[in-house]
Amino acid sequence: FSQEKVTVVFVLGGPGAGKGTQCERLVNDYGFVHLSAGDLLRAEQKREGSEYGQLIADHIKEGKIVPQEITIALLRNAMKQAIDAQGKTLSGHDVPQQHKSKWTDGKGRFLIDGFPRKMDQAIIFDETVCLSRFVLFLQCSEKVMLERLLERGKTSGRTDDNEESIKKRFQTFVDTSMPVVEYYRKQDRVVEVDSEQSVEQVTEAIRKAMNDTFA
Ligand code: UP5
Ligand code: MG
Repeated sequence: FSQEKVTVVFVLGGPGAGKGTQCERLVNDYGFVHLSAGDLLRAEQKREGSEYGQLIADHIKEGKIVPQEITIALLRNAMKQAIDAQGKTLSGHDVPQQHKSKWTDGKGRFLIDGFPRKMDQAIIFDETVCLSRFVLFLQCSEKVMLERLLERGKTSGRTDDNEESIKKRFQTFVDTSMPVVEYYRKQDRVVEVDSEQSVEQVTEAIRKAMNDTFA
């Protein structure tokens, strides 16, 4: 995707930091299409005829990172679909509600949540899909994330919202995903927000960062 046609913001943070919650709140204000790598993987896992169903299920339960080519292909497809849908909007066709974004500057704006979380993903996406505009990093302690995930686990139905899987997700985050954040920090691309505050306060802090870039 050419840098003139799409703008990507990566939203990173530990398991339960609030990536999904915050992305949903930003979609309308800034005309983003929100793509959660985890949600795309869970959808692919359930898709009838998917050859990766079992592999994805096993990786998610163990808190391991699914091989990058699977996730990047899913993201690339979802981006392409949203861009095509936008073209159809302009020519008056009906498109799914979630793809009706307000891409006022003629660019596709994407919030990509929970990706990249391993160095190979970061480098390959940057080189073969596009460079992100910046990286929003939601900082949150494990104690708070654990409380949130256990609470959510009572109703979420997610196979990884149990204490055992959560511990593995935390370990993967520290060992594998934090190096990605550090990599972007060295490039001066990271905007960090404290996500232990209330949902509203976190959104407000993110808005401040967004407004500098997307007035
Ligand atoms: N909540 C949120 N914000 C709150 C706040 N400020 N105050 C109080 N409560 C707050 O939030 C989690 C819970 O906390 C919710 O109940 C919410 O109401 C509450 P949420 O917004 O869902 O947090 P999020 O950061 O999105 O947490 P999530 O569990 O989705 O994070 P993960 O990063 O663990 O999950 P993801 O879906 O991204 O990935 C799952 C798995 O997929 C990975 O472990 C991995 O196995 C696989 N994966 C890959 O292999 N490759 C990828 O590239 C991506 C994923
Ligand atoms: Mg999420």
